[in-house]
Amino acid sequence: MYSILLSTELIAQNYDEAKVPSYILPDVLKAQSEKVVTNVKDWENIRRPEILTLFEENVYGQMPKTFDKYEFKIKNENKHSMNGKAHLKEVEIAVTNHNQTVMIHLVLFVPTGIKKPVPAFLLINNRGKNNTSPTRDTLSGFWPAEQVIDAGYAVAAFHVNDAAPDHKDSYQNGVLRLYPEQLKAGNGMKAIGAWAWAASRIMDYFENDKDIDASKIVLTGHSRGGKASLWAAAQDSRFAMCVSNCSGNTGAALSHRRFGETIQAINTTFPHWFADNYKKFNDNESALPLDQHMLVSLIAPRPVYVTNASEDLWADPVGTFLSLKEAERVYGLYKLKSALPESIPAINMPFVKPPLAYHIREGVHDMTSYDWAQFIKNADLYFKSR
Ligand code: GTR
Repeated sequence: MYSILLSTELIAQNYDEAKVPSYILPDVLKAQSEKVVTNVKDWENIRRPEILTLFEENVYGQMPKTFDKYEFKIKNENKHSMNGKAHLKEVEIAVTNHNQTVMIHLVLFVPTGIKKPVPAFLLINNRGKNNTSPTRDTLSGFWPAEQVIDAGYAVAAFHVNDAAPDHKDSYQNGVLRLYPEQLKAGNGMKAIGAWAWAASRIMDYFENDKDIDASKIVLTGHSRGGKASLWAAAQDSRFAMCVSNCSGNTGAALSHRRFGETIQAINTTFPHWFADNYKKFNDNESALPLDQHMLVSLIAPRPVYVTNASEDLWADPVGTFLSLKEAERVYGLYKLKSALPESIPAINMPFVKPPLAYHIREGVHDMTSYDWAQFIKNADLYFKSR
């Protein structure tokens, strides 16, 4: 990560709140016809589809929905994993299109002794595979599987490289082999779109696993994975809840603020993440017909949990919180009242209450067992109230 930061240091960046330019956010409720949406019906039929298209065209690219073949098999299992607390399943998911197959490996632990299907947390893993060890020879706060199992949830993860290697020269060697036309289109999907696509293929699997309650899946991602978790949950309403941890620029943070990482910085360092059309907004945020509060809004009325870390100004904590606050307007259409305070809460003071939850943890850019403890609390509150 530090070498990445070094390369982006070449691009001027602002960490001073006083230097945030004045900006006008696109109105999440104002349709292209200029009509302001005031009810769920108009939101779902008019404004929401418009916003989804704006994100596809300008940011994340298209999300192909069809494929020729879908198969899965349990490659390995252990019914007495974690000293008997969990049933491990390693699942190989193969999706074929145009005679090309992509293979996504799922690591899944289900609490043992369950009497009915359980809710699950699914992580889009953008860090080392050792964070999601099926043998538990390595334990990691990034994916504290034991903690999640103890709370009564199944816990699952797949690695982003299975869907699209996280590198500018090789991201094509995954899902994009199935959809080569995407590579030529200005609004074609790239790596982040491919990771989100893969999350939906895991959801397809959950719908076929009788141990899992597929109506209660919490999609979780950190940083670049948190950008993908938002986009996947916006696209695929089967995800019941979304966690976007330290997702920053083109995740939950507002781009118009140009605080910390900018669109130019992200597109320069990671040219393989977003659609080519997004590069039109390099150093040109004011031309954006959208901002990230509209991405969060696409997930309404389902709960979203967003976080920051106090030492991670690159991800713009204030701009992230403001984005969540703006999304309250759409949750309001569903008569869902958010408990968020007016301005960014103090460090280590989590606002855990669906539909919009937030905390800023003391420390660096990371996802830790402290963060997971809050996500679990939020899921408990939401699922137990239904
Ligand atoms: C950074 C990048 C961020 C974030 C982060 C990560 O270097 O600039 O947008 O995605 O990497 O994924 O850890």
